[in-house]
Amino acid sequence: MRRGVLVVLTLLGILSCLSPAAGPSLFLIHAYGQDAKSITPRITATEPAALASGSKVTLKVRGFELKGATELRLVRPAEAGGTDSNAAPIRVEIKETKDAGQAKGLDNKLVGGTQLVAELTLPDDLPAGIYDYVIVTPAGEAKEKIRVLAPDSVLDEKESNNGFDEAQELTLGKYSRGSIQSDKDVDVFALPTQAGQQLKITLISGGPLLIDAQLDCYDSRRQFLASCDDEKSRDPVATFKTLADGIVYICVSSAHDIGGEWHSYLLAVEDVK
Ligand SMILES: [Ca+2]
Ligand SMILES: [Ca+2]
Repeated sequence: MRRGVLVVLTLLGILSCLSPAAGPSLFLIHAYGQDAKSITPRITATEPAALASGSKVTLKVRGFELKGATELRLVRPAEAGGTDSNAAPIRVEIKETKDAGQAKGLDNKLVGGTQLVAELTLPDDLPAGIYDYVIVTPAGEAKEKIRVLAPDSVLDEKESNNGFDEAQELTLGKYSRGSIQSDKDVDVFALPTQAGQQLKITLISGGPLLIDAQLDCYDSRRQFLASCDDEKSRDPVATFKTLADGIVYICVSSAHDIGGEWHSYLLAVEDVK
């Protein structure tokens, strides 16, 4: 009998934890967690997805609490003359900070509702690599990394490139910088290859929270070779071995057919054998 009461009381205890009364408090903890996160400046996407040295570029950055930002600093690494006072400066001018529009199909609470536009002048001698950058805002600093490429290693995507017949030529070891700028946009690249090459095709998006990119690869007969949606993150990596000489078509798209602002990417093709 006493054991039965104990069982009943235990069950009541479990049920009370699962009751609606417990629900709102759990929900509030979650909501406060989101709010606490959102007041810290944070970067969620850039356009373009990478920079090239020796050029003047307009960089758009999206994230949390970027409105009112006063400074963007791209940090020259020590091995790239970071401590050398004679090294050419990386000039940055913030042009605008404002509320960002609604991200397509996403909640701004997840991807940030602010943005900034800056103009960067990158010296010719700035070595390729992954650079840290800092955005200084009234609410604190936001830090992220961005890739800087040698100008001769990058090819900007050119529309229209939406099908095999309009594919844009890309060569091994080079990058293509582009964007899925509208819904259902597909960017097709034609890569000349030889039989037996071990290809690794990597897509690095400007903001994996905003674009869920997909890679699909076909041979010169337009037969399917490989595809990838997500790898370690939502950015895809496709690896496969070529069986014959000829063109490999690389198709970049959104896994959800959503394009627009903040859907920038950098595509890298390597022979990893
Ligand atoms: Ca495009
Ligand atoms: Ca296209």
